[in-house]
Amino acid sequence: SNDKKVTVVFVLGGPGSGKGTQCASIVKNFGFTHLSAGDLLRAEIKSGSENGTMIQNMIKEGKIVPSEVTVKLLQRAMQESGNTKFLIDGFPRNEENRDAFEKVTGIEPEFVLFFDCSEEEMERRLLSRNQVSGDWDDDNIETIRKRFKVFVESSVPVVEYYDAKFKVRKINAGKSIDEVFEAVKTIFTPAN
Ligand code: UP5
Ligand code: MG
Repeated sequence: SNDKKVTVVFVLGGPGSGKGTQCASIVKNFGFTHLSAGDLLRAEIKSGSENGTMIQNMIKEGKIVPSEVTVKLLQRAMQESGNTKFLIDGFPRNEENRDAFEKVTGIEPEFVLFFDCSEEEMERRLLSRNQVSGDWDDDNIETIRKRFKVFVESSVPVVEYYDAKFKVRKINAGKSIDEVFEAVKTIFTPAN
């Protein structure tokens, strides 16, 4: 049935701010299902879907894939999970994403976890991941710069939209992984 209460937390922050890393720890400690929009899109490319080439080109350019594609993938993953608590990581990335998700699912996020990190630090992290993993073909300096630009122009306005509704929980993400998680924990641990 559709009457189960669904809890969604949007996890936002620039490329390399640590969204995926922190979501993995939140899952272990707080019973959420982690859905990375970027990971779902990369899986869609690998599956050989008819949208694969379009998605691959957009990721290479750091551009935002049309909402209808991403929202459909998120909805399907939510249904297949069997859970009611979701961390939606790296989405919504622009106003169109936000509007489409709200209209299609009827879901408003509980809050928005926002990882605030300097571009210098994010760039360092992405370039060092580039040395160790072949999985991300967008971790080269040209694409990284494009991703930063799209983040500032399109994604920061989404954070501001939710900030005006007092829904943003901002974390200083420039510290060590453990220090960042200490701050994250206080947000997910209910005060009594
Ligand atoms: N690391 C993490 N935390 C650290 C810390 N505190 N100190 C030191 N190092 C730290 O971390 C990145 C790297 O930094 C890792 O090596 C990690 O060990 C280290 P990670 O946790 O992966 O950061 P994250 O914020 O998740 O970075 P990610 O690369 O995922 O950022 P993006 O938001 O750019 O990537 P995403 O996968 O979300 O999107 C990729 C592309 O898909 C987008 O550019 C876009 O083209 C497309 N997309 C859409 O079109 N629509 C969507 O809805 C989503 C994506
Ligand atoms: Mg990620």
